[in-house]
Amino acid sequence: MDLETYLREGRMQVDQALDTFLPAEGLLPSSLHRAMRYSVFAGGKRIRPLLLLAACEAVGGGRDDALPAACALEMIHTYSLIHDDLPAMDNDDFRRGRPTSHKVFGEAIAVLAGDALLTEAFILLSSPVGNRRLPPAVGRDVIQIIGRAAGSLGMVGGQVVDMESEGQTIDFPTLEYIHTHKTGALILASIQAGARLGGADEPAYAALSEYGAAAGLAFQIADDILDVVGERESLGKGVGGDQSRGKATYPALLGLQDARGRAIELRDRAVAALAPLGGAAEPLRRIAHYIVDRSS
Ligand code: GRG
Repeated sequence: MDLETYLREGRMQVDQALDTFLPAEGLLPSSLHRAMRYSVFAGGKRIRPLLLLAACEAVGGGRDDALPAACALEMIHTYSLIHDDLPAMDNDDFRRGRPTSHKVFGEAIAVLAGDALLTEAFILLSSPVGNRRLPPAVGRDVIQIIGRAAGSLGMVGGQVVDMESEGQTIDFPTLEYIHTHKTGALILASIQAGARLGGADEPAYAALSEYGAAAGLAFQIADDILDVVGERESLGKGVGGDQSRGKATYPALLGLQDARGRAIELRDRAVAALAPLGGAAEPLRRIAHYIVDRSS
């Protein structure tokens, strides 16, 4: 398989579905719907929806049944980026190559666009239209998996510890807590939701969960490394922000070389976990490599 083609086609499919699922710009209140769409369609990599679709297909599931949940994940991810960029948090001016939501729409609309995207995600996850062919128990599990990963025991919790650790010397377990919660939790949930939607049995679910946990942490370490060595143009946002904010990162704690070594170790662990799934898991193997080697 050609990974670039796989990613491009997957992104197009996800974008088309997002366009269908998001309220139209013309619907009242139009300023809010414009802000929601502005950030969703600003050109993200769509890694979470793609992981969900790939996990679903790795266990024999169909893409159509998984697309609503894939889009819901991207909505939750986009809300987190909008809120993370706010003056009360990272106070960033650029994201995905464009001025951030609060710079364009003002702080109040940016907060509300994030709130509405989070809410829209759960409307979509629980919608009988999008999920008409799924047994209700599967739908309920997916809502639980994604809700827990996004909430105070997952992404939001990781964000809080990250904020509270700024400018402090933190130990390695705290750093791992931040990374596995702030970023890793939603990536693991993408894989677990995809596995559940695809009808994974227990061993396949466990193998995919191991993949998701390792790939999620590797993704964040790669993000830390890109903040040091990446290019502003390909990242679509400023670089060096972690260091100037006194954020705890892998390169800061381990040095660049060891941080890269840890990301590679996790990538290899993720790929090894897929052994029982055979050829159907090939896209997931290739995505694990992409996660560590990417430039944006
Ligand atoms: C505000 C509740 C709340 C949570 C914020 C995700 C997050 C938690 C903050 C984002 C800060 C950040 C840059 C984290 C590093 C990892 C990360 C999530 C990067 C952005 O995700 P990508 O690379 O972005 O998938 P695209 O734009 O490609 O979707």
